[in-house]
Amino acid sequence: MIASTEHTSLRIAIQKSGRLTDKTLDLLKGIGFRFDDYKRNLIVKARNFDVELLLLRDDDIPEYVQDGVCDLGFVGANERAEKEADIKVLRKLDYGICRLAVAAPVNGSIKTVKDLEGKRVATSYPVLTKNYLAEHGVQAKMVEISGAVEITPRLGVADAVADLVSTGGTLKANGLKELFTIFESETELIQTNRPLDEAKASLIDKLLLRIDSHKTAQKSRYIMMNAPRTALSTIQGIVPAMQSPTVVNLAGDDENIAIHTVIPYDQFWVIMEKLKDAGAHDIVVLPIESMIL
Ligand code: PRT
Ligand code: ZN
Repeated sequence: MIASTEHTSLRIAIQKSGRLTDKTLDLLKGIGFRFDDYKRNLIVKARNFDVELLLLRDDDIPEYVQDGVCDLGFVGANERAEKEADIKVLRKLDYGICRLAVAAPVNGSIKTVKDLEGKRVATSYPVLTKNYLAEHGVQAKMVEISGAVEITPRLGVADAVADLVSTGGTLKANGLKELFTIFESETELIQTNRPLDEAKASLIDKLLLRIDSHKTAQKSRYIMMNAPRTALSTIQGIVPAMQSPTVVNLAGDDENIAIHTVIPYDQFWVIMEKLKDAGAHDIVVLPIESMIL
């Protein structure tokens, strides 16, 4: 338990230096927060909001937020779940995506969860691993390791590992085969369950609105095209616009019109192909900074 400290600014914990740091800072900058002196201090104040960042090891973030030392935190769901922190998850943010998976030597005898009975499993996530195995009626010995878990079977320290995986390259390079997933993870924005004053609560509402708008904008593109006037209804059928597209007359050209609208990025190419088939031309696509619906 960490002693809670009084702080009047909204205090947000982020990873000091690691895989989540740049993406979290990009997100905060993307929603309009400006920071001075980043990386020289452990506490960094925002220039334009009553917000400060506390730079921590990711392992410590759930507890700092739970105990109210920080009001919010950006941290992997893996750390939040491992620490069993009493916090609320405000948003799931789709970066830092990975899975906690069990892996064992490629040509060894461990192939299924049941084969782990009585075996030694090296992991930095003993709580998640043990709970998962217990749910499957398996008891194994947890060998708690804080880094380089993947080399433990070769060193004879463990029979299998439960480690974070994203591409799977590290396991492969160490002669390990991924067997099954214990936990799927992504970065989360978490909030303390401690009561917050009105000013902080309203700042959090603003922050969430900005994050949601930023997320929607990142998943969308603004599209402008010219098309024959006669193709308008076909094009309207193709573009699942959030509202009616803007249709503009072209000077000195009665046959063609300009159409502006927003499309979901994940359907970008399919929509583009259909638009071209429908007769659209001079298509311009632009990223969107923010979108408040
Ligand atoms: O110093 P601090 O304690 O803050 O940092 P850390 O070293 O504990 O964590 P860091 O920076 O490595 O990771 C921070 C968070 O990023 C994790 O808690 C996860 O939420 C998330 N994340 C996403 C990952 C990975 N992907 C990941 N691939 N964390 C670690 N890895 C490691 C994994 O442990 C293994 O060593 O990458 C290797 C596997 O990667 P692949 O691509 O070879 O499968
Ligand atoms: Zn860590």
